[in-house]
Amino acid sequence: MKITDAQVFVGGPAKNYVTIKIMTDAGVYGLGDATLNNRETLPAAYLTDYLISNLIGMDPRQSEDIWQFLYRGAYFRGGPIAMAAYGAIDTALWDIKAKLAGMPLYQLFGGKSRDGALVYAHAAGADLADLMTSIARYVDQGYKAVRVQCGIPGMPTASYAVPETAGQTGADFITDFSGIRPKTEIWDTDKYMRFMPDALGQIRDKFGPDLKILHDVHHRLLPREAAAFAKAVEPVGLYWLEDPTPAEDQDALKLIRQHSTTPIAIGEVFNTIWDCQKLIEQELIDFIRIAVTYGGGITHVKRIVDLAALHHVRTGFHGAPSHSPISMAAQAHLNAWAPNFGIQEYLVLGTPECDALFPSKHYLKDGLFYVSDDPGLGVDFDEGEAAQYEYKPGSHPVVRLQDGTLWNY
Ligand code: GCO
Ligand code: MG
Repeated sequence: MKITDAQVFVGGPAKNYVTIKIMTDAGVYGLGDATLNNRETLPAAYLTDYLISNLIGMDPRQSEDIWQFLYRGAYFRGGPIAMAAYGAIDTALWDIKAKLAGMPLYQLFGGKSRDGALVYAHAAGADLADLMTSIARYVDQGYKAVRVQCGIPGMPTASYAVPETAGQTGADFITDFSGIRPKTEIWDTDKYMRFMPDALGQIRDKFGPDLKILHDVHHRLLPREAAAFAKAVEPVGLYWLEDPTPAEDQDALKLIRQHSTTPIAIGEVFNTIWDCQKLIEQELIDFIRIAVTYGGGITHVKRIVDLAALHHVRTGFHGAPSHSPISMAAQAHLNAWAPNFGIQEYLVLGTPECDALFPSKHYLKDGLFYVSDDPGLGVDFDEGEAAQYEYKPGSHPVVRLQDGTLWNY
């Protein structure tokens, strides 16, 4: 059996999804997602300019050897662009394998460990009252876990994932497609530190003990500040505190651990098991956030899940709306299987346009995600629909302190 061809599509409704379709001489095809938010053309070019011509003629069933060929075979390894390209190929090969077996993908991992997988939604408010309304909306829809992001009084601009004015949806839902030059957000750590712990306490008081509350610091704090924050929010009983510091300095996490028992989630910008290894083995985190999309696909991420299981670290895969339903499906199959599953970030992409482009039977009900029993990933890709979309240049904002110092987005 051989790979005969592969094609890459860039575009989608409100996003630039990068989709690969790998064809075989057995008439079965596989789908993969190489979307790297705001850098989408780069993994697409890696696939079309370098990788696809190597794939042709390979046996698609040898997904392990092909993964090793892609990763070890490249002298300059790793990084989000390459890992997104490898991840898309790997996901497509698992899709083919499961279709050949006539089974949903989770069966190939060892079957289901649960029916519905817990997900969390994104609530955001321009101020605390607005955030409370946003949380209540999700609770009313049956969500059991909600990430909460709030506008900070006196902050010169709205910050990460927070709308400018009350009544809007969270800012990170909407990619800025006004061009590749970023907007600037202004950040003030002192204002955040004074306001946010108490706001989280008020959310807990209002919604009671059962709601799982998550909060994303988005890499904004210094290690000492993060330790103080994690300690201050201990009475809130957060489900997790995400990215308290940038993870380049992984020893910084020790300070947070020494001062608090607040669960820590990190890894949405990681690309390899080696990025995760120290945090997992030293048990400095509670949830690993890597994604199938830019974590090298199913082969590599499954290895990380197994390593994490040895150290009481549970999964909390990245699921921002930048991932297409293809990698979200790959994660849904891993979530159905993983003995150390924790939670899945999930933002309903389910616009009619998105459903038309990526038809599937996966569904969300009462805050749980149910995986399709169709063979393979259980997601298709409608090329006729895809023809109407083209690449739109966009950018993440950059962050500066009030004196102009560049900070972490
Ligand atoms: C999250 C993330 C995202 C990122 C986005 C960047 O927790 O979902 O922090 O919101 O900002 O994925 O492209
Ligand atoms: Mg995050």
